[in-house]
Amino acid sequence: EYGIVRPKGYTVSYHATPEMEKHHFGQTHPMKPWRLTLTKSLVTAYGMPFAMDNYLTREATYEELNSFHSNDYLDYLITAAPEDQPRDIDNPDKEVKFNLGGSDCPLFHGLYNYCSMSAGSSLDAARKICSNQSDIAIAWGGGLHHAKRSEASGFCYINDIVLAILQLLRIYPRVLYIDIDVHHGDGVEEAFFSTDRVMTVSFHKYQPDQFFPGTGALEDNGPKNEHNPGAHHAINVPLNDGITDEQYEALFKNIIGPINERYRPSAIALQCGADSLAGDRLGRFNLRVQGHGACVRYCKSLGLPMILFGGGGYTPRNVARAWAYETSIAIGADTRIPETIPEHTPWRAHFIHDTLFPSLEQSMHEPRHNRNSEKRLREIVAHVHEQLRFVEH
Ligand code: V1S
Ligand code: CA
Ligand code: ZN
Repeated sequence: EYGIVRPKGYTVSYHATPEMEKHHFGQTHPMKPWRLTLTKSLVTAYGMPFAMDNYLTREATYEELNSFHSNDYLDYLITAAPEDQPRDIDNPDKEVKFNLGGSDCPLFHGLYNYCSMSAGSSLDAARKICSNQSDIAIAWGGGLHHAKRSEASGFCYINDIVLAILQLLRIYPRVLYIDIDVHHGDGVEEAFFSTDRVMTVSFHKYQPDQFFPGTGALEDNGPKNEHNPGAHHAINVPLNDGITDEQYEALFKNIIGPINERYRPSAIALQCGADSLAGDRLGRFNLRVQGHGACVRYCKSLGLPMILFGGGGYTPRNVARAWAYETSIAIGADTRIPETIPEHTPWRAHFIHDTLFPSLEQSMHEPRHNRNSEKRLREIVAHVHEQLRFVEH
């Protein structure tokens, strides 16, 4: 169907489980694990599973989660029940432990199972990359970049990305982490703050006190102490509302190209948060599916082993579009799949418009004003290039 065939001498693996998608954060919560079902339905309708190795994800073990997270935190996460939810009115004295149980990181039924499956998919992806059984491994259920060693944050409980990168570091000398979620990848940045074996690069909306999490200024480039090997190995690309495909793509290539040449990573971990798309419930950018996907295509063109993680994305129909399109880029079928969403796609009506590439007008009633000047974007690129002069090669 659609001439989708296995790429020759090239393996893409897809790591997922329908179990993960059954969990609910709560009625009003923006994070909808069901978006993974919608993504898989589109990937399948286009016939893409024929071109990949498809793995059913297992739960990560306690020991695996323990390679980054503390025992105290994991023990509480295992036992905390929805009844432990601190309630302001009923339970005024109840403390919020490890930032669990608030409105961002609620304690819901099956939470530990959800977390360990998300981490399991990212760990399986990393292991396929380490054993050379995959060239690109896809874990759309991962990408939960805000979780800290002993703290949940911003809908993230277990930092599957950190766990996966720790696996990659067993084999690969240097890992380049790239984060195109609209939010700052603070948890991953912090975890690898004092090593030069991981360089982290996050593109995000930056407006302290106005936009979560408020960190990731241009000048924050790792430890200020020059004797710390991690100095200059955190790159932040702070952006304003309304950035367009053209600007974002140029920025991405002008930043990732020189980083690749200077740092010479041996593997790439790419967080593909889809909340940077136009019309996202929480995001503020004007990216289209093509612009978001262009970042994945560019990373693929560098020819390094790569993991694609999910992340944010709060308008499920657009999340499914972006991740299905990016799956097609991974298998090299992006030029072959038709733009019209296949007739037999389950939940086809959810997509509202039948195209894989909605226009800005189809994504948003009123396209967002672009507050990114060319001058500011040039300054950002210049600052990053300046940082790279301090990176040894
Ligand atoms: N922006 C935003 C936002 N919206 C919510 C929210 C809304 C309704 C709910 F029922 C529950 C939560 N929380 C936030 C942000 C967290 C964003 C996390 C993004 C995660 C990711 O995409 O990067 C990766 C998966 N939280 C806040 O802004 C914090 C508050 C400061 C304000 C909102 N209230 C609900 C909590 C405290
Ligand atoms: Ca980001
Ligand atoms: Zn996000």
